[in-house]
Amino acid sequence: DNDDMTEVINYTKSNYGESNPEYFGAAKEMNVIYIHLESFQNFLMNYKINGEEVTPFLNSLIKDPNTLYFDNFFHQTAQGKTSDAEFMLENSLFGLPQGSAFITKGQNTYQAAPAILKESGYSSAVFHGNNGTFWNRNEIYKSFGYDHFFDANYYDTTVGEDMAEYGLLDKPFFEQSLDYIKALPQPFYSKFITVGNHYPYKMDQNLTTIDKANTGDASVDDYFQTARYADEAIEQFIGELQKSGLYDNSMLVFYGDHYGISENHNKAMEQIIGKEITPYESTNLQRVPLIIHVPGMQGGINHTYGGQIDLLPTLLHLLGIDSQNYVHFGTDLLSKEHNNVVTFRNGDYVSPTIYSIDENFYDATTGLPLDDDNQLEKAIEYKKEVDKKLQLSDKVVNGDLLRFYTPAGFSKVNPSEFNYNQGVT
Ligand code: GP9
Ligand code: MN
Repeated sequence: DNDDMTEVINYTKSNYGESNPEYFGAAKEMNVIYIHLESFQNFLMNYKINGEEVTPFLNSLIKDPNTLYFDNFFHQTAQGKTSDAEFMLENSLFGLPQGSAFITKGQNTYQAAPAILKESGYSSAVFHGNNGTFWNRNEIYKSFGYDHFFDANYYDTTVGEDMAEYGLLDKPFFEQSLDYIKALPQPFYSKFITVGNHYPYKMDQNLTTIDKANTGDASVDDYFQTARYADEAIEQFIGELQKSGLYDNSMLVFYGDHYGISENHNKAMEQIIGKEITPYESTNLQRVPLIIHVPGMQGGINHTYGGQIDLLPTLLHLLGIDSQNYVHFGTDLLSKEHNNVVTFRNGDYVSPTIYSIDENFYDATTGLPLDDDNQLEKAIEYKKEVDKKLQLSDKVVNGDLLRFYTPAGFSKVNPSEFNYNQGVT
């Protein structure tokens, strides 16, 4: 009820991280192009198979002077997988401990990115070569205020060799998306959800351009081929954005949604990373890339600890939009006040100094159990903070609490206004 909402607002206000003047507005009035890197773990970056880079394009992109690359960025998803990642980046709310909020909470009131940006004159669209009903996207996107959803209906899915298990392969997907993105009113907020690099990573060998790994575990070995394919598809797409001129006035954000290789494959993964996979190393493997390219922005490798919950405030501040009045559980990664304790959905956390895994505390740099009393005290304090955050976020989502609070300057979303079957109008 309303009291719960007051508690939540008090919390999110105290959790707010003020924007960093060096970055605030760096992407002002630019288009936003999110590229969802399916099942893409950070260890793929700069990894080589038989001397060859797996992701040469992304590796070169992170060296671009206008690119920020976050190398301590973690996924925070649970059973909702892709949908959890999307839920966090659109709302800065956590997914639910069980199931998928996309499916069970599709009718809630949200103050999601497309609706926030609409106030600044942005149109919005999602591109995805799978059926719109998957993860209940065609419903919840309306509650988020998305103007357009280009699902499988908008793509030619009749060519067998173009298809992956969860929809159109990334190369034809990006190619066929071009006319749609060019037709969007600018500035726009958009998201491209790829599917080629999805478990079990089987791919027509005629389409592959790099060797498999040779651990003997098929899904681990094939993962590098589908990741390479995604890298090539993105390179082609970026080339087209450059040709069209969109590249010069767009902010690009690439993020991995969740792990691709589960703990069931630890034996093979030990060969890949050359280390024993302890709970500590398994946690390290939950890093996913976050790459932000903004024309004219000061780039570099940023070691800040953060996760998907932090994307929305980071994005809004880069666009020069104040986020203080919104109910966000993350903080701007570029803020001097950024909260660098990264909350996992199961109550575990990582931070630059301490990891908490299954109620055990570890030194973040050595991976050894924590024994120093001061550090242990801090570890317990962090743990309380993490539990509190999850509990309050769950209150918002389970109680549909945003219906009791409309931030100043925000117009409530009316989901029935949207119809995703009529193309670009
Ligand atoms: C399906 C795709 C995959 O449309 O987004 O979702 P996942 O299985 O990764 O949650
Ligand atoms: Mn996924």
